[in-house]
Amino acid sequence: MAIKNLKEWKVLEDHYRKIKNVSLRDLFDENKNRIDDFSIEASSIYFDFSKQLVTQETINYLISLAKARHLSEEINKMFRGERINNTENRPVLHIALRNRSNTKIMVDGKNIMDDVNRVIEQMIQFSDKVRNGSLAGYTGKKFKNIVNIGIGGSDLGPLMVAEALKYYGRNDIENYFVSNVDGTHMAETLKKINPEETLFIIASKTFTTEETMTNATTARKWLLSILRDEKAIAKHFVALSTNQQKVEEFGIDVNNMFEFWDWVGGRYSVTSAIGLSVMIKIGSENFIELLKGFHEMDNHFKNAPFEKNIPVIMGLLGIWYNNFFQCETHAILPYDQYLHRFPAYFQQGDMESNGKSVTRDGVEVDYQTGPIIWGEPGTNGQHAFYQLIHQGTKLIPCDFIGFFKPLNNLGDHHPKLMANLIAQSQALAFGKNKEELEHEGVLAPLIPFKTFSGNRPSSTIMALQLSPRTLGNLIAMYEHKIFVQGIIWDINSFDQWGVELGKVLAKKVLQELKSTEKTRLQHDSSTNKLIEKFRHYNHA
Ligand code: G6Q
Repeated sequence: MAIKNLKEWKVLEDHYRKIKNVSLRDLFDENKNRIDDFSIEASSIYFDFSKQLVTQETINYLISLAKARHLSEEINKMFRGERINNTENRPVLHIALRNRSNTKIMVDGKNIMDDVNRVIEQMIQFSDKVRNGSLAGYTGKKFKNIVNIGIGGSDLGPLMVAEALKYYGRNDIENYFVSNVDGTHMAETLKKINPEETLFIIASKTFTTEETMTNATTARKWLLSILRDEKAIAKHFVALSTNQQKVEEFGIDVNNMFEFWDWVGGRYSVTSAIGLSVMIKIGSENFIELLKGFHEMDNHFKNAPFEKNIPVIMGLLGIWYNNFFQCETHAILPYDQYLHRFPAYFQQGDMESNGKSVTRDGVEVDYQTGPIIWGEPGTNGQHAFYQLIHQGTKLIPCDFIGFFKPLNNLGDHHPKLMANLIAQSQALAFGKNKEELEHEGVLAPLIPFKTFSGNRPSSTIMALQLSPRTLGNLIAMYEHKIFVQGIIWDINSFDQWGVELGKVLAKKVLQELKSTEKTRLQHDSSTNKLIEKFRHYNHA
């Protein structure tokens, strides 16, 4: 049934009208135990959603909506390996990549855990050898530089995790990530590295992505121009892909290929072979800990009742703001420098998954779907864009993410960092009113400017300390939040036709940019002029 015709939806619409002006001050005053009623602990995560604009009724109504959308059944379908990615006719099984319980998961009559375990073992063997130096470059030198060449899902995941877990990595191994087809990205990377000590990891599910193939070809030419022997390629290049034929065509030995499968979506692939660069940096034991962290959260998502299920509650809160308060965006604000790419990672994870406007049956939706995701680490963001979150005209739900204990215990840096996190969520929720300002002695003309409305919602997501396991918990938590929302909106969160479009669009224009023949251009006048100007400056 269309979502807006569901009685559970209408109940929420009525409820919204009644409580849209609710005050968080009142909610906290009325219920002294609010924090106990609106917080969940699971795995290593403490999830405080007491500062959200919700009552117990709101949560109950949202859960009824989830039930009306058969969320439990849909979760089970994913875990069972049903082909829930209907437009590509594929199962969605990133959960299998970290299924440390090793329970059977059958696809087409085959237990895919055999393949998963085989590739993890291959990765462990390989990364151990790189780390202990028994696998070295063409001239016998140890690998110091691990350059991952990929883009989108084949870049953002390993990049984010390598940054997040740098503390656990070896200092004599440096990760580099080259993604942009802008030659600057490759050129600036090559300036820093010695080819004899460099391992290139070509990460591409399809092995046809133009940016990645262009960067890989440039890297190969560069290496050959210095080492001057084709045999060096086999020593310095490995591939992470589902496409054996294309890997061979590129000239990489299949023994140097780490496989994954079409049931792993790019943006959900960091726990597949796509994580190889991370494993080399942090070691296989830490990588397995990361997988365990994912698996713990997968189990929590699958088994916990909705009212105690963190990804379910996160997803439903997002529906509440997106579809009832009509919020357009959602900010992810990690108070941890190691997590500086976490918002960017879930910008892709969420926006590519839920940036859809037709249902799974292809009918155009008449409601809002995926939010705009954005964010930067605190406290830096406080000195930049928080002004708008505090006093702007837009309502922006925020996630504050932090850790009780630091990894780098320098003086009083950590209490200062955490004091800011806690104070920000407090200020957003409770604001500052006229009476308080008067009491502080603020002069009357300044009172409108110094007033903070409050009632600006946030969740606070805390763990003891950033570790491979807590990171796994955190990533899986957001992945499943995205799943929940996709089910409520009845959209396919696992295809990406918009990305495919980008992959073909530029092809025709590229031919025209390169062409030295003065053929008549057939586009609109703006496009024609841009192409002509490019030709003028480049083919003069
Ligand atoms: C992710 C998307 C997209 C993809 C890249 C790279 O879910 O599909 O970001 O990961 O376009 O694709 P390849 O891995 O095939 O090069």
